[in-house]
Amino acid sequence: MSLTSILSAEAIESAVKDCQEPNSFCYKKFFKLCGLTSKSPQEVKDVFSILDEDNSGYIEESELKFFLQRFVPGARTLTEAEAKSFVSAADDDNDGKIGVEEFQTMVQS
Ligand SMILES: [Ca+2]
Ligand SMILES: [Ca+2]
Repeated sequence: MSLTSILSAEAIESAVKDCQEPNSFCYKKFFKLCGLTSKSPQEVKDVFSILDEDNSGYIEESELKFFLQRFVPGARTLTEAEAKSFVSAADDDNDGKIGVEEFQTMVQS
């Protein structure tokens, strides 16, 4: 399974392009631009599994650093501040990482 089997390549490209500048990443805008907000819960779950590269069941801050590169290989890494605020935006149970339910809530609310 790859991200482009769920999201359109054009949508992914415009989402990544929109946050090319360091510290311009906004997860809400990104999820909307890449089309994820209008996907089914199962598709959002599939995207979560792709982003959870080590299959730990969570997206950790270390994985979020490479979040954009999972969409476009040549994209920049997220800055530490961006990765941190990304995690804390989703992290309802404060364990420092994003679980699948937290991810779904984040994307679809
Ligand atoms: Ca993980
Ligand atoms: Ca959490």
